[in-house]
Amino acid sequence: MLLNNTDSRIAIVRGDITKLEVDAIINAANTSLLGGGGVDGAIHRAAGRDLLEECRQLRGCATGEAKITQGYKLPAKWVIHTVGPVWRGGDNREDELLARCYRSCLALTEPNEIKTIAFPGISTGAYGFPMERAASIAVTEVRQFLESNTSLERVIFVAFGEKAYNCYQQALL
Ligand code: AR6
Repeated sequence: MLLNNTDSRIAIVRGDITKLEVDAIINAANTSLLGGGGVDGAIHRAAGRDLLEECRQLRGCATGEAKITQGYKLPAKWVIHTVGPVWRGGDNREDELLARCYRSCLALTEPNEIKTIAFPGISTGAYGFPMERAASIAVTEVRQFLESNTSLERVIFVAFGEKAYNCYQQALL
């Protein structure tokens, strides 16, 4: 299948990312990759202890980069762990680093034959990145990637709440 129409491959879904039956879900992790709260905690709980074991072998991850593991007990085959920037007012390369997270995750799709992927709002919880601004960066990066990529069939933005849903909708206008 040859895909080119970018926005028809993007969807917004409300709810819990750990329940999604996609090839890969993205984890908003920290540099240790050893688990935490928020979506990271939910993913580790749902995947089971084997995920933590594999994460230990990875020896961490730098902000803006991404590493892939299996999904274990999750419906998703893969978990792509990325580390978003901590929001420190907006003048500390936060936008650039968040954009890099999306690019790093997307770059792992083709080599791993990932056709469907779901993103949480990286950095928009504990790390404090404003949701509206983050949604706009997420949409820009995904659109740009899909324009030149023909293997990724579906990208889902997972909105954990009404506000996030509205922000993605606005960003996709
Ligand atoms: N499904 C989808 N989205 C979720 C879920 C879920 N189950 N749970 C939370 N969210 P956060 P960060 C949303 O704090 O800001 C962790 O402790 C949430 O509403 O999980 O990147 C890590 O270990 C928010 O919009 O990640 C790091 O230390 C978004 O996911 C730190 O938090 C991200 O919120 C990373 O902070």
